[in-house]
Amino acid sequence: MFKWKCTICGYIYDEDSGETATETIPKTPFDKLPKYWKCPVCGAEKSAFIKHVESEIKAPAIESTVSDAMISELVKWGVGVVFGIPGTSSLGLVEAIRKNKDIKYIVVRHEENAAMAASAYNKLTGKIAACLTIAGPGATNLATGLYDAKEDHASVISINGQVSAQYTGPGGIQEIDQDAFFRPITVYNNTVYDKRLAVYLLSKALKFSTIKKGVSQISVPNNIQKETIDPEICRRDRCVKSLSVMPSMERISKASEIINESKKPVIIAGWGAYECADDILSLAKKIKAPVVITFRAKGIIPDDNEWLLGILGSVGTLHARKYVDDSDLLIVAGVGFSRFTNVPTDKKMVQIDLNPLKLEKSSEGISLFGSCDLVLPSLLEKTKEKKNKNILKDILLLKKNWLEQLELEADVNAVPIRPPYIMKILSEEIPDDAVISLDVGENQWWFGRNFQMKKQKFTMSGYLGTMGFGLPGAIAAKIAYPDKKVFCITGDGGFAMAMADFVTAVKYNLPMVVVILSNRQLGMIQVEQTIENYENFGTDLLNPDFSRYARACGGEGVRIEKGDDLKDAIHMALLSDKPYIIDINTDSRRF
Ligand SMILES: Cc1ncc(C[n+]2csc(CCOP(=O)(O)OP(=O)(O)O)c2C)c(N)n1
Ligand SMILES: [Mg+2]
Repeated sequence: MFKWKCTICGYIYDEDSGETATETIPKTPFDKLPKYWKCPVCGAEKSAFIKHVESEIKAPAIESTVSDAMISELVKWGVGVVFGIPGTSSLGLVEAIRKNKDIKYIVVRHEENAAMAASAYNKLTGKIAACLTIAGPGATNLATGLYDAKEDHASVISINGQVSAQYTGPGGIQEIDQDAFFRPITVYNNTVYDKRLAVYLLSKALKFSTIKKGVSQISVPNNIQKETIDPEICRRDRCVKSLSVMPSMERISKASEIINESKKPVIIAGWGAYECADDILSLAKKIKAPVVITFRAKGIIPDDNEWLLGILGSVGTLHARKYVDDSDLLIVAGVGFSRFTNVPTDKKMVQIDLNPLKLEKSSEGISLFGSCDLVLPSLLEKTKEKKNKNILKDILLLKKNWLEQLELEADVNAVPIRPPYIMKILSEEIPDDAVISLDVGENQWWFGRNFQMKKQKFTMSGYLGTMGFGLPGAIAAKIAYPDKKVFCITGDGGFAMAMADFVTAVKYNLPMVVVILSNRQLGMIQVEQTIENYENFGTDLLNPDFSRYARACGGEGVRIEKGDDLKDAIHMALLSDKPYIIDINTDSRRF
């Protein structure tokens, strides 16, 4: 019996063992293979094969399992942390993580938090993030967190165990059709049934997640995880280094002409322009255009910047809306057009987006298919300077009035403590370079409207609006930025959804400040019931004492009843080297 090597991809056909992928039984000589037989790895014809003499077969350079090869491939792509929970069907993969010194496994208490943390990790850092769980319930528990990543275009890879391949078929314990389950969530989705393709499929998944900015999923059956392989002979896919796109200079010139002709332009910056604050401000100064931002882009430019009007949309300012309505041109950079932002589409627009599906929101003006970091500087170069002596004075006055209004709302003596006061104190006390993870609900509404952002980084669940995002987001933030102060701002409902993982923050020594706006209500729903003239029903919450819960977990916590005590509590929490809960007695009333 001989071995035959594919000269295209290096695959070796062993006459002794045959080839399951092509249903070739053991002991089939190469020349007895049918004419149409092709290399199962690269599809090369039989003629591409040469006889492989025994002495040429080198022993694998390193004795490596499929899991080892996959995890080291993950590391090569820059993944240094994986969130998840181990189990029977992922033992091989987990062992490979244990052995690899360049990757950490953060074991959480609920898989949803693993996926949510991975989503937040990518949203904060831009780096591809990973989670790893078991077949069946571990995989299904990921769904909401992965959906969050899908909706916010976060690059996340989910690697999951699967039951041993030979048991495949309905009815196996913890066996579900993971390919089918993940299909609606993923941009790439596959199961490794051939060990030689494991690294290849993984690299493809990583490539798809990176380029399509979404979730990819790879299931690895238990038995395949343990098989040995020489990683050197594994095929792998590669990914382009930059995804920046530049439209033609002709279109840039046309856009510049439109800008030059406008009398009252306004710039709207969204998440897609997050890294382009300097370019946006330079353009604003040159063409005398005030800047408004979407909620997701809060913090792109500090709130006290002279050109920034504030957020446009339901948590935004009246003057941001007024400037937009009165404008004769909107320069819209990387904006998702959610109904909460409500960008008018009947205005002339110069619209920039890297996703062509988002373009052509207005029938007037021009769409530029490109990346904000390339398009904005070239627009800046081509546009002419405009004059408007009063604009900064006008903006200053409007903002002064707005800040006075926020100050009036922030009553230190109110009992229970009111959210505007909480946001005022948080604005003053959260350090400039902190990272903030926000939950969903009234706590989020007040943060969007009243919190004055400096240079902090911030993340939230944008399009899925997922309660329970705050805490896993903060865990991801502290892992990504260990030297920064991390804050989680959350409601009593949202925190309770994720609270099992407060102990994870304690376990991994991730000091953070968790600020809970305890209003004993699913506050936002109560507000919505009022607005829509429904009776209030089903929104009241019975809470544990969250500060005692923090201590029971090995962290620290304090319950705050009086406005005056809040500042000191934040100071104490910032000094602590443990995860710290500040449980604030507040209410769900808006005004
Ligand atoms: C997973 C999930 N379930 C339900 C909702 C619907 N929802 C939106 S806000 C909200 C109330 C949030 O309550 P809480 O966390 O206490 O925050 P609050 O509004 O009181 O500040 C609910 C139930 C949601 N967005 N996400
Ligand atoms: Mg609440």
